Amino acid sequence: PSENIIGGKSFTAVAVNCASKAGEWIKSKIGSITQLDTKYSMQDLVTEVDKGAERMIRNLIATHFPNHSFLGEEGVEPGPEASAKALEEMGDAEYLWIVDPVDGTTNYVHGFPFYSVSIALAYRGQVIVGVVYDPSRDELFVAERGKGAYVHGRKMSVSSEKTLSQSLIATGFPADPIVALPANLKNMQALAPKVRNLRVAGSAALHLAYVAAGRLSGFWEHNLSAWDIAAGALLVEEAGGRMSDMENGPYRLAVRNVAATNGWIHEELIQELQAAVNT
Ligand code: 2AM
Ligand code: CA
Ligand code: CA
Ligand code: CA
Repeated sequence: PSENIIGGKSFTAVAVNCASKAGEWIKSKIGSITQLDTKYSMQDLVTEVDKGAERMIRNLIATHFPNHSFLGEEGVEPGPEASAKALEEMGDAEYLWIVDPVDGTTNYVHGFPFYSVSIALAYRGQVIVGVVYDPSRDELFVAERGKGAYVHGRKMSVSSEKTLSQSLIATGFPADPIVALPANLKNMQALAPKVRNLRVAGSAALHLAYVAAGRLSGFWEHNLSAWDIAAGALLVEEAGGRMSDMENGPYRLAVRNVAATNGWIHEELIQELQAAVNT
């Protein structure tokens, strides 16, 4: 896997091709969505574009790598248990593609231009390629393990803030109203006065790409799934940043509560998140 190639076809080239093709199509459909359904809850949206984009990506990957496994948000039953179970069943596949066709569906549906296509390839549970594409700005974020992270060919580096007080940090409002939302509101209340400011823009994958690009100092969020995080996690790590769970344990595909930073502020962020949970 180190040469990132099978039979002459580069994994990264296929990931990039999928993300840009699907992204172009998604963007072309904005404003003409005909099916808006809810899945697990009233806030959990899906459109025919989410499903169509996932099918497009899945088919393209299958033509290049028919033996690889595929985990996509729209191919799994809704809800956190089903997504954890699907990952458990596939997590030790040799090659596993992990895809979120539209990350930020709520934004997409409302025409708020902050959504993305997220495509990761894991080899025996470790992400080796991560691609996040932002169709609204035509920004393509690409990382290969050990080879750095790039936005349209320009090398990315995380930001250099050394304290939370200098930091711009993003998070999300989790869709689960019983446990995750109240927990994160506590976190936000604790962090808001300690940071330069908070942002909640609505695409976890794109937030992670922005940490990699140095546009955000850090990001945390509760209750995510592998397809929200996997590609962005490699972007952050390859741009010199740090990934962990919210207890500062190592990042793995199964992590749902995630923290990503420029590295400098990691301990301070984790400490504040933990302190908020324990009050
Ligand atoms: P999505 O748009 O692919 O569903 C926003 O904070 C982040 O939370 C996005 O990455 C969004 O991904 C995700 N999200 C939205 N609804 C969700 C739900 N019901 N369960 C889990 N994650 C969700
Ligand atoms: Ca969704
Ligand atoms: Ca998502
Ligand atoms: Ca999605």
